[in-house]
Amino acid sequence: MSVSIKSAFVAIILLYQMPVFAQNNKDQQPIRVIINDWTSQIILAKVTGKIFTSMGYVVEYPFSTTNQQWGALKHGIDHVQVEVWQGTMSEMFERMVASKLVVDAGTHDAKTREDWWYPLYVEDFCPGLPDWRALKNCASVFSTDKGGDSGRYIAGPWEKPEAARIRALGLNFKVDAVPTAQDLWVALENAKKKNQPIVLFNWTPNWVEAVYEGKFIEFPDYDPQCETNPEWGVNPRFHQDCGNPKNGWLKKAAWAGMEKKWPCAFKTLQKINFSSKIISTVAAWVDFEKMSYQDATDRWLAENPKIWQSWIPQSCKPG
Ligand code: TMO
Repeated sequence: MSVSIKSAFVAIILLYQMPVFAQNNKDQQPIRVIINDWTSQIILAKVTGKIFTSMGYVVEYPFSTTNQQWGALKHGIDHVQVEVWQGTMSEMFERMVASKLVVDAGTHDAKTREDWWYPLYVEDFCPGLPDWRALKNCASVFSTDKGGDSGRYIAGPWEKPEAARIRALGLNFKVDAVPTAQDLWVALENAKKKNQPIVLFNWTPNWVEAVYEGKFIEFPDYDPQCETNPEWGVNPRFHQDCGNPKNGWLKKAAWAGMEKKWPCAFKTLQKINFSSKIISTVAAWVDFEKMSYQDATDRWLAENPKIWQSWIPQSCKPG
């Protein structure tokens, strides 16, 4: 049987096996699980929602950018975000948790890194990579206007103080922030086809590492002081003279009222645990194999019932 037929088959069987115990949730107000704008998050948010549904909860999936999500979580408009990445979200997350209106619902096993990245062939154009200092001498190879000397760094739609870092490290680069993750992958594909130098935002775990050989730029090692103390680091006058964390955390965030309102959903959320393999696998299904988000969600649930059912505490199961 082909993989997709097989997974459809397993999905049908699973539908019949799904424990539905709606009595757990007398109040049928929907739990709102936020959908952000990168593939693994979209699928794993839906996976989380389907787990809640199997427990009898009603679930909605509001879209939010990573910036807008905090206000919605704080006010209980939305309730859950399943992939909070340290490199792009730690500052806001920590501020929210300190406010006591958003809670830390636990850390996944996956270790994360988000930073400037290039496909391996770029080293032929810029000797000395992945050391960031190599970029000082070869910014112009990343230029997009002929004869221009400043390089193009392609960023995604997740706000990072990239311009501050470029300034603090004395690099001659301009940030070109594209509106969607898909635009990053199109730019990568095009550059690769034409053997053109490119440096862009990427992260791990992701599908990219399974398909393209490449490396992150090695900026000066991250240190929290890099964001708070200008004197720290290679540039004594500026913040942001460092890279993002290399063994970053990945967390779940929840509205602080969730534990009381939906205790079993909250306990389940605390146990939900994504590995690097789960994240890169589901991302590859969509971004590389071109499966739909919904099919990828159903496939993961169908193939991994032992894993996700183990996340539902015994005391929250019927009988
Ligand atoms: C939050 N992200 C994984 C896109 O860097």
